[in-house]
Amino acid sequence: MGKFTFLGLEEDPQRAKVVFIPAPYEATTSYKSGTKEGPHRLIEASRYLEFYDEETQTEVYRLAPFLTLSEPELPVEPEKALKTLEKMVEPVLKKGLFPVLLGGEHTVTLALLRPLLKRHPNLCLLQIDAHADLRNEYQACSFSHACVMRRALELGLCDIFPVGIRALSLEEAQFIKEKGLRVYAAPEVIKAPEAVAQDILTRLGNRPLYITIDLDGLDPSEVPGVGTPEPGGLRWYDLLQILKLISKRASIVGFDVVELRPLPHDHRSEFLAARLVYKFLSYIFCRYDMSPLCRL
Ligand SMILES: [Mn+2]
Repeated sequence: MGKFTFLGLEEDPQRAKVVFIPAPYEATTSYKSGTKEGPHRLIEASRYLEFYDEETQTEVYRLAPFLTLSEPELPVEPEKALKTLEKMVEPVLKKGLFPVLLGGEHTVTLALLRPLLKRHPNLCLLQIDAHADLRNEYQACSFSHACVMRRALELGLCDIFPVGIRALSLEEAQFIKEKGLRVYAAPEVIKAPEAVAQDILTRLGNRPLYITIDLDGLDPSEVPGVGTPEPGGLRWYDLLQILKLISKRASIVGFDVVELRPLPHDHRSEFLAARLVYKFLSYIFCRYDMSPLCRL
């Protein structure tokens, strides 16, 4: 048996440009549990993907070879778990490699965001999510998945672009108003994904960008396997359109895909998650001319 790698490829660490960091963390999940299995099942599903991407007409792993790190044992205490993950992230960033964090619950975003912010003080964040995740505290835990964007803002993030939001608390609504945050709610995004992407690019300017993709930002009909499925989400092509436009112009320094909760007898969620990761990497690393046949 070979190593457990993304796409099932044989990897050469010396040549790697993209590094997958599994973050099987689950401690503060509020509704349905199972996100701990997320990274493993995503990587497993990736082994059934086509290597060829029909839009970019490339096999991105040839241009940007992959390295899949082994799953760490993560302590339950959030701050300790984040420290463990940061220790995995640091050498990746030191070598100038492109990090892709695979969750696990949304809390893990901070493990990549914090070291990236040290290197890019003017870092901005694009958040694909059904939830604002701006609570100060949730179920007596300040590192809950429901608080992750609040913590991210406190780190000194330059700007945040929440996209696909359709569920938030009164406290969060007031916080958004107070801070004057621009939230791209799901109905607006579904109506005009392209306009939303353009608006974000204008606001971003030439600052570096980190992207966190909570899979519940998508519609539960596309991804039923998430902790908290909210109706009325983005469709597959809405999300691709946004990521494609952003990838063409922004300088992206890393991304994560989180909150995958694999279901028994239904594999579409992990397969979509794997496809999304591969697709997004194709957009980022292939400055391409799209085939007219495949143009979305
Ligand atoms: Mn969410």
